[in-house]
Amino acid sequence: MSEQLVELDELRARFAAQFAAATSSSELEVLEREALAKGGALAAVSRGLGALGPDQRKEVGAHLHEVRTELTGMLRERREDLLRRERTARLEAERIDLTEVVGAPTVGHEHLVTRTQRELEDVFLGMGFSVVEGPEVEDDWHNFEALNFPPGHPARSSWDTFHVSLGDCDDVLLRTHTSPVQVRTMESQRPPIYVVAPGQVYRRETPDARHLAVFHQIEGLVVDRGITFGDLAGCVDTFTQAYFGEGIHARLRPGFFPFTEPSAELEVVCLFCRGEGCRTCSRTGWIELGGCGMVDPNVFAAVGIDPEEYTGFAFGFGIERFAQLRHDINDMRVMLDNDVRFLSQF
Ligand code: FA5
Repeated sequence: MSEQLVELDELRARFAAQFAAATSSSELEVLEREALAKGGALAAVSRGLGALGPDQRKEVGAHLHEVRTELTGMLRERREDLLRRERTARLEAERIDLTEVVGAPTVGHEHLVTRTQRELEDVFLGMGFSVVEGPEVEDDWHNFEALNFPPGHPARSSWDTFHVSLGDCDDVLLRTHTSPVQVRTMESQRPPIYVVAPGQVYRRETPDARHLAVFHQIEGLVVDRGITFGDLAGCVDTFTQAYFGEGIHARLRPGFFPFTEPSAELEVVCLFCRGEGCRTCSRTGWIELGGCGMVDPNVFAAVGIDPEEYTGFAFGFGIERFAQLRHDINDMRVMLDNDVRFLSQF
């Protein structure tokens, strides 16, 4: 067999194997150029035909035609196959599943505690109070000393809190109540004062059904000429009726706070048993919402207000307690669990 026939068989075998091994249509295009194009391997054999004798030229020419036809057919089949695979892969990648049901995006809303705070603010705004705010990181003077808790006062021990490494560590703390806003308000404005101050407070507390270590209070402060305990009682009564609705009964039970004298605890008739006595109210028929009292003259002295000219009352209520009572929530800790099944009910 002539040298050219052997070469053609080798070319056929090599390109057949390379066409079959190509993994993309663009790879196949390069192989097509190498095998069948003008400058390709078969064209080179064709160019050599002129140097052969007539018989041999005829024989090699016929074989060249056969090999070209064969390779062209293989190439076409392989190209169709690869293009089909590439189209399928592209369609798969770009597929949009029209049968997939995508739910509408859920829209959140205010947390129950925030909503309760706004509702309480609204009631007081309706009674002529303004809303003020104070810092959550406080100093000892505003949180304790100006409120008549001198250093070492035994009442400080029931208001343990978190101290902050800022300046003198003993002096900077997370406020234990909203009462320091009373002091800040009286330091910055003269009577008459009618304000409420809602906000977050902190205590070293083990959480239970009625207590959290981080919770909210709403403070109230009224300072004017001729304010009496009767005004405090009337204000608290009007407020509880407005928030809980008529038929709710509130009472003031004697209590103690260093910054009010006399002091009282505001209690409402247990909403779960209407005063009959149940487990929620420890069978007393009453539930404590906050403390209150007439502003102690020592507090007025600390902020430079003359107690002979002015008198006033203050109160501090727990916002989570209001929400708990109003919405029948037997364990306050669920308010911090972030469980949407609970949160979405309000
Ligand atoms: C005070 O914090 C006083 N500053 C209230 C006050 C203000 C008295 C003005 C007089 C004049 P007390 O520690 O009792 O008081 O807290 C007031 C209310 O906050 C409680 O009645 C309760 O409703 C709520 N509270 C207290 N501790 C917690 C707690 N750990 N978790 C949730 N709520 C609480």
